[in-house]
Amino acid sequence: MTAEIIAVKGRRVWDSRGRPTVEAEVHLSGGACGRAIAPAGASVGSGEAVDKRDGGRAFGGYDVLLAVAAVNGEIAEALIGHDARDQAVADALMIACDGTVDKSRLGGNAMVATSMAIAHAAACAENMPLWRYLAKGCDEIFLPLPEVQIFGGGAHAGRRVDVQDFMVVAVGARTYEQSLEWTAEVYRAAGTLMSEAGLMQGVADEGGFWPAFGSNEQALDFLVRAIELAGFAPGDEVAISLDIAASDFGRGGRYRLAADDREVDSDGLSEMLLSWLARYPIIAIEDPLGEDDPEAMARFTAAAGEGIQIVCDDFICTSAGKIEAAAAIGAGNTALIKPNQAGTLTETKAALDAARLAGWGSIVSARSGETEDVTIVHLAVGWGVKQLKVGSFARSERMAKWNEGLRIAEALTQGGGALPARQSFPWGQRL
Ligand code: 2PG
Ligand code: MG
Repeated sequence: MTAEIIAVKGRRVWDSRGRPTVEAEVHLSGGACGRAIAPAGASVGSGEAVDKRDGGRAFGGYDVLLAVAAVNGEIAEALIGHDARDQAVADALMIACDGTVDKSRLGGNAMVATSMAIAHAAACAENMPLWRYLAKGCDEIFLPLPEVQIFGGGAHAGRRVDVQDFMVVAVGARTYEQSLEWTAEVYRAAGTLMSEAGLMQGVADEGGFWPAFGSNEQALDFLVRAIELAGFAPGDEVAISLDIAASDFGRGGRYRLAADDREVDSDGLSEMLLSWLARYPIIAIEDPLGEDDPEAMARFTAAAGEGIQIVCDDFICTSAGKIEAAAAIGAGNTALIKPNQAGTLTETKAALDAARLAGWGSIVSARSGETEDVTIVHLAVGWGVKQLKVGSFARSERMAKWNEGLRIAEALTQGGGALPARQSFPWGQRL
């Protein structure tokens, strides 16, 4: 089937926070078509591709009519006539057309939606789902291990607690499906415990419970109890992963822990987190220090030791260059990979390749503002990324992704849909 881009269409749709976002649709000469929607973050790193928002009064300034116009206008003009299967060329054309370092002229939202739609269209032209198209030539295809939020905090829950994501990882599960089953039981158990304790205040931005905890540690205690109540061994079967998102409550090496009513410096925050690592079954910790605190991040990575994933998000913003710089000083050992931080799939893949070259692990991640779009699941499987972070185990913008993984697992049933062998996981080693 021929795969020349003949039309690119943008439209305004709505995300899980009720904000406008950009959907792009790409049509090819042979009749194939691909569609994708840009997500949006709440805790946004300063190095991210910038979303184009209209400003003004409508929808709090979050409207995207200008970004949609960019897709329908300049982006379409730049892309029409090019082969969708050459993703790198298509992305380079958009980057050149935008002409800014941070993609602010056309908009990171306009560009990432288009970039992902091109990939879907190219896969469609080859009669394949995107994951299989991207995995062409790979010997082994894995389902990623889910990292699932149970309690939301930070910018996702009115700063009720400082830590942004209290997550679980079903490290003992044998299959993707089983990891979801175990997570569902822990999520239910956590809800029961919180209701009984009178601490339930609904759900946060990503579907995790909105907690009324009095301290950050209380959330950790409840998480361990929830794992136990669900019938699992904390650590061995179901472990804890945290996104501290420290840039949201600290600058210049000073951090204000409002839930604990304490202000600490970089060493104080590191000590507190190291004591959590010693006392709780934590296997991964994301953005433990602020994005402007790289030396402290390097010290923390060294102090935490080999067995812990130190995940960089705001710190590296899915940038190959930033990952290389962080790896050079030993700040972190795992990259969070978010396509809309980079702005195009080519740059996202370059960040993943830089992480691999540095010996880092990687986790493909959704944003707090999401939609029914499931592209990230295809990227994780197709690019062989062994972990996936999507938010909680509730609300359809999250479940759409987990459920897409089940469909892919079914398609792979001949290959088992199995997770990589238990021993190959990073607790003690790196992915
Ligand atoms: C993060 C993400 C997802 P946001 O910080 O990792 O939890 O949040 O999309 O708000 O940046
Ligand atoms: Mg994060």
